[in-house]
Amino acid sequence: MEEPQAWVPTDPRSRPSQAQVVAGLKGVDEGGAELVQLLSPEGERMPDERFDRYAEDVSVAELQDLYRDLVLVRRADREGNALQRQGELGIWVPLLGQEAAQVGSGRALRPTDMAFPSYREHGVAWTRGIDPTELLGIFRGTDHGGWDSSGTRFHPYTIVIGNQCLNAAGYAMGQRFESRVGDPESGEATICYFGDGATSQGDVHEGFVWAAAYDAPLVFFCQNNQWAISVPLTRQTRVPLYQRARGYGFPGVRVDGNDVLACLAVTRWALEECRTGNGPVLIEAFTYRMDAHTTSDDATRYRLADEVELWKLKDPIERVRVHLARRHGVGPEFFDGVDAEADELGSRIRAFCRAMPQPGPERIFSEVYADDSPQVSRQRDEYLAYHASFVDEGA
Ligand SMILES: Cc1ncc(C[n+]2csc(CCOP(=O)(O)OP(=O)(O)O)c2C)c(N)n1
Ligand SMILES: [Mg+2]
Repeated sequence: MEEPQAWVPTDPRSRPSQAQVVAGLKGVDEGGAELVQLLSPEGERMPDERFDRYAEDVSVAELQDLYRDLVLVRRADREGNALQRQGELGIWVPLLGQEAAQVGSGRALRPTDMAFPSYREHGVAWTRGIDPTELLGIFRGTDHGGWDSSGTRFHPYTIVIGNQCLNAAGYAMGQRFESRVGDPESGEATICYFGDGATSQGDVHEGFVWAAAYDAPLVFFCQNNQWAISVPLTRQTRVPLYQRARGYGFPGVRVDGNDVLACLAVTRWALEECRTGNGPVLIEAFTYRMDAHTTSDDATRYRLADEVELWKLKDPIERVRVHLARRHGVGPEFFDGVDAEADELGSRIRAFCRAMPQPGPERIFSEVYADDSPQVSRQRDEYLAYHASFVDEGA
């Protein structure tokens, strides 16, 4: 049987069939003319006329650093998942499979840039210098955040889908109004992370409109991991997501989200565009969520194991390992060293998590506002009195 072809909207009254939608979205699965890739799944360096110059200066040592980032971020993620299974965390949001998209884009940022994550960006947090233990409080239910978001320039996690695109648009507009844009050296930019499902939210549309209307220095970084919980990409869009940018009047690029070098290069380019006043830019990182949506989800109920197996062959870590070993002769002592470091990180995360103190009942009211608020203080006092009204049987 002939493969269905992607839909080309020549006649304004034409409608794509479901098969054509699937062909259009998945046709790039094996690369596709528009997919930017610098490291193939087999670890080969792929030339790219447009983006090579943004990766040329990456030395072997820096590539090793990226490999280390990927391995440590994956280990931290697996520990988070295991700690939830052991009852130490209420929930965990796994990033498995998305390490390259997060590390590559995160490492393209400068300390002065601002990042707005959703809830899965533990790998970006790592690149902002946030220790994985600082992420645990939200998932253990002992904190609302846990890191210094202005010092690290990494905003608190946003659970409301797409909402951070509005926050980020506003922030980037501020950078523009305060003339912190224009110079490639001192210019600032903002990056905003969201998922494929989020692109169906009004907030993302509004973020696109405002950022475009005000030439905001904002990189919209969409991790298309093919699923929004149980909803597949085909239910979100008829066209590849990066093409949506055109309708808003800014460029969109689709990058192999499992290729850390390509993600680094494309995000460097996008940030440079923004810094020099040519923002916003949309990046679609074409990747895959290898685990369930969260630890509360069972992905085997809605997707086939075949699909997951296919994506295992495109693993973001393995291709860097093969490339370092085959092309640059990096030996096993390096890889063993990184594994040992990952083991250390894992046990540090576990020990930290188990020793986390239980917050007092007043904690939920603190830091709601910078200054004291009479309403919040009243609610706190009422709650503390209510709490104190319980008789402690053990006393
Ligand atoms: C406004 C809003 N609607 C619904 C939800 C419930 N919800 C949580 S995650 C999610 C799917 C998001 O999918 P996607 O944007 O692809 O991001 P991913 O989780 O795949 O990274 C939904 C619908 C929510 N958190 N916020
Ligand atoms: Mg998704």
